[in-house]
Amino acid sequence: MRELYRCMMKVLFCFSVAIIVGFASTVSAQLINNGDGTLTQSRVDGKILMWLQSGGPVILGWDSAMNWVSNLNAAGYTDWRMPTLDELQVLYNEERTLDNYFQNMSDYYYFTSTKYPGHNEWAYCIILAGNRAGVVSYSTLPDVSHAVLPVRDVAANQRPTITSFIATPSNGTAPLNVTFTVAASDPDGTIASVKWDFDGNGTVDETTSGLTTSFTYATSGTFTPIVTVIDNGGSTASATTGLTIQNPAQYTQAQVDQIVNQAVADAVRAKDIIIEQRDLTITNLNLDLNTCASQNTALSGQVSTLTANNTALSGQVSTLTAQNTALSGQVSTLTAQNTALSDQINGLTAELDNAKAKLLAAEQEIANLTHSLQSAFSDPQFFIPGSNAEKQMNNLVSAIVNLNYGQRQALYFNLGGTAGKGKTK
Ligand SMILES: [Ca+2]
Ligand SMILES: [Ca+2]
Repeated sequence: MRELYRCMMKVLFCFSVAIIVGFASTVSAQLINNGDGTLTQSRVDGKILMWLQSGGPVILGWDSAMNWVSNLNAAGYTDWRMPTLDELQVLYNEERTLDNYFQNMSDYYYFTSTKYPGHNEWAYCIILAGNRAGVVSYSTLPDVSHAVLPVRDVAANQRPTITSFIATPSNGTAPLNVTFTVAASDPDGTIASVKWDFDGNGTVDETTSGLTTSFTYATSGTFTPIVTVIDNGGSTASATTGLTIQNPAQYTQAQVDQIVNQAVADAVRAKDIIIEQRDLTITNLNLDLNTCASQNTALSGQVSTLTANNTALSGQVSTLTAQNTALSGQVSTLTAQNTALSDQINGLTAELDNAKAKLLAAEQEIANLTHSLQSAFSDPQFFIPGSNAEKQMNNLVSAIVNLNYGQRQALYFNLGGTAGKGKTK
């Protein structure tokens, strides 16, 4: 009964002091949902906080709450802590409808780590949701239990730095193409983009991802180009450089007249030279023409002579051709005659061979007959009567009689000459 009374008194005490605390901060903030259960709050005073989106599902006394949040391991972080009164007030004042960002919001008090000045046993607390949102109070410790909204500090994004910004060339005559190169780095990230204001009028003329670009200045003037590098956290750094562009060279009327007069004189001189060369060329060509004409005449005479010779030779050729034709006819005739005579020679040769064969046969027959006669006349009983032998003898005598003179002489000598033993009938 006594505890219940103490609690009721604490609640009434909170209500009683809520009116006199009110709102304290005008610092604006922006909440970004990181998609990993956390919310990042970038305050314009440079402070960056990360809130646990699920909030504090616990209702604890202040000491237990401080202990719980310091041991909390959530969303990959272990450096969670209890927020200060200022941090919860700024969060509520800027966003108001925290239910849109946090889950399971309690519509009662949330503890802060801020102690009431001069009273170490009192800690501030604030209502963040519901129709009493924004009410600030303080509670005695450690009796009262409230919700907790864990928070952690996030290191601020460090700005990039520029070490040089060079224009090459930095002066010249329009139109002038100038190459710009910036050397920049980011201590805790990368250079994401570069913005170039070539005429320095405050309007960005080009945005690149690289650290170099070029621009052509069409008109004269003195310029102060501005380069701005942006890191991956959105922080920027800028630098300027100087640039002087002159107009093209200007001439006085006297200088223009001098240039024009010189150009005309040069042109006239060039024309005279061309004419001289032309006349010289014509003279040389005329000389060449005369030489060619005389050579042509001489060659014409040679052509006439050769033509006459050719005509005469043509006549000779015609005559010789006719003679050749006639001789060809004679050759043909003689060839035919020669062929016929060859045939006759072949025929006569055959007849001669035949006659020689007959002569050989006759000589053989004479030899045989001679031998027979020699045998007959050498036999003492040569004469044998009888019809048949007589007939053979008669034939033999007849054959001998039919011999010519030479044959008979040969036979005679073969039979022994005038003293031969044989007898004739
Ligand atoms: Ca940075
Ligand atoms: Ca500009």
